[in-house]
Amino acid sequence: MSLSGDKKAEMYRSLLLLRKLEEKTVEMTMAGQVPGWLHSYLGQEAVAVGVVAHLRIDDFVASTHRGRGHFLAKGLDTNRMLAEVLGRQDGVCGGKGGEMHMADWNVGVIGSSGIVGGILSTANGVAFACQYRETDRVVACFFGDAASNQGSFHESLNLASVWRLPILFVCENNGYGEFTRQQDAMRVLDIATRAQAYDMPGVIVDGDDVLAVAGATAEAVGRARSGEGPTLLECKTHRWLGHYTGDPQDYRSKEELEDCWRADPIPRFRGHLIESGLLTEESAQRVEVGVDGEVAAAVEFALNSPLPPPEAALADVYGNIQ
Ligand SMILES: Cc1ncc(C[n+]2csc(CCOP(=O)(O)OP(=O)(O)O)c2C)c(N)n1
Ligand SMILES: [Mg+2]
Repeated sequence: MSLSGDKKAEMYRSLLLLRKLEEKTVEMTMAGQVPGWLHSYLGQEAVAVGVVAHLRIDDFVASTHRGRGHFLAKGLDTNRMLAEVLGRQDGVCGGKGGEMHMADWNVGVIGSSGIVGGILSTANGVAFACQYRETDRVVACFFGDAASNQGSFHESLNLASVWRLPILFVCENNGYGEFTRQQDAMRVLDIATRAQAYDMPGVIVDGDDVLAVAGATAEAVGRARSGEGPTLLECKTHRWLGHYTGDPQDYRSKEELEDCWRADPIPRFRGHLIESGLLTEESAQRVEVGVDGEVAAAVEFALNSPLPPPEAALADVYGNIQ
């Protein structure tokens, strides 16, 4: 499944949108405009955009505390996402989910879980529903390196393999679980090797190379759609900021952070597009202006949305079970 020039241009715009909206959201958090803190996705954008490139609108994504990039790439409305982060009434979950808990089934965003590793079993359930209803829809479930040490990771991979569920387990290995380096918490650093224990393909990919992520995803999606079951895709990537916005990262050296920035997926992809004639300096400029406009409109929309009224607290607590 190769990517057309138009699709690559769309991916470039999506990368820029994730980056610029995230930079703005971090800025607003530091200015005290966001209740609570924020788990920034800066630096990891190529994973979200590369995986979603091969998903259809009726496929699903599920994620974690660091999930806004996945949801935006899948098609969550920019305005309603930012309003949700700000806890406003027009947020995608009425302002009651905040930065960590968003869902919009209209665009295949199942939701996220702040319980590390918790989302894998939920995503398995949705994948089972896709299979049981005899659809060819698939689920991409994102999680971190530290989540792969949780029991739910192992239970979910086992069950998905036994039932050949249409799911991609996408591990974003950014080398950290909160403030702990991966090598201080695990002996085997290649998480993809764990796939062997569950008899499914385990693939390692450069998570800062959007085309490499997309290429590996195409294969995994093909297997899932045709009933061949799950894949574990490990994307090695870099977390630029702290675990959350209040974390000064004084446990990381200057050199390590410089390595992170050198791995920036956006200039790499831009270079590829320019070399292959799909982008010029002028068209790149036009994309930037368009994305800047979308971010500015989202800020205005979110700030103008009111806080939810007190009586909204009890709405949507229970489903309408007839
Ligand atoms: C079950 C559980 N244990 C601990 C925590 C606290 N916690 C929140 S995020 C996190 C680290 C997650 O690291 P990783 O899975 O690598 O994802 P990343 O933050 O790097 O994206 C921890 C330990 C939690 N939310 N849930
Ligand atoms: Mg991590």
